[in-house]
Amino acid sequence: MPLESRPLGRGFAREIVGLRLWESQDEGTIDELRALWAAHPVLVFRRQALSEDELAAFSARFGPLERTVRTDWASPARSEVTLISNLKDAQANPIGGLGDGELQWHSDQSYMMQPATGAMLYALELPPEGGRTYWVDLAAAYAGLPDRLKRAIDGKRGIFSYVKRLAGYQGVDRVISEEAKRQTPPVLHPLAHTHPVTGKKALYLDWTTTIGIEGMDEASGQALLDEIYEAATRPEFVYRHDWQIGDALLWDNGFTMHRREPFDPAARRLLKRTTMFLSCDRHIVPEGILAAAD
Ligand SMILES: O=C(O)CCC(=O)C(=O)O
Repeated sequence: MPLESRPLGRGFAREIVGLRLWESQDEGTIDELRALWAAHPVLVFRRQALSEDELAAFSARFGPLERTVRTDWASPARSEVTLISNLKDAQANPIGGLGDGELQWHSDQSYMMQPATGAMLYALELPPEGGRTYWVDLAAAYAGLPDRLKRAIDGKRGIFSYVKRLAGYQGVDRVISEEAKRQTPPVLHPLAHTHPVTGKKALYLDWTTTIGIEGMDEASGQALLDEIYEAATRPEFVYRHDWQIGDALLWDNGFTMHRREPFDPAARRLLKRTTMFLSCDRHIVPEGILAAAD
């Protein structure tokens, strides 16, 4: 029986109805999800009850799971599961990453040479207010760009740096190991890609890591990026997710960015995240190169 699904928000996000992700899914169901995912970069599954192993098992159907450079945010029980939380342990150390502050528009791991572009977030504890997450459809955003801006970024590569991302974090999230530093030199990625399934062009952006454009001086590169970000994040391209406990949300970082509202630091919030290396046969997967040293 075909999957039941319905549009959410303005339509680029879609809710998949009735799937129990803790059960093993047959290949036909996964194929249907892959087809839906190509057209709808955000898929939402409500009312889930998943162990870390079940979350990892479902995510891994779409590609090998990543262990991110943020080993300090990994679940002690399952290293491919990242804890996104403001909760602290008995020694007052954060149990995971990303705290309670605002997170600006970003695409996970854009600072890596070969980013794991698939991601899944599963909500276990939520604050009564705030902490909503927004996704922007960068294929629709590309289509909506004036021709002048399309021409301006044609063939151009952005410079993506984790150092910029870190500067926007709070507290200990800013601190990374020497090994993580070694793994995250600035990289270059094309600013536009073509989706291998839909044939649609899409922007590849991350406001929290882009520090310039290859071959352009700093001021003109920044000015062009500012214009692109403003045009790309217009409300008509955005889906706002109002989290419910038990939501599992699968998204494709290859043609979206997301951002999060801050929330009351005294409230509890816990989500678990996996990231997956998706295949370039079915997804936009930026192939980065090292940025030249200054
Ligand atoms: O906490 C959230 O809702 C979003 C987390 C996030 O931005 C991420 O996992 O990259």
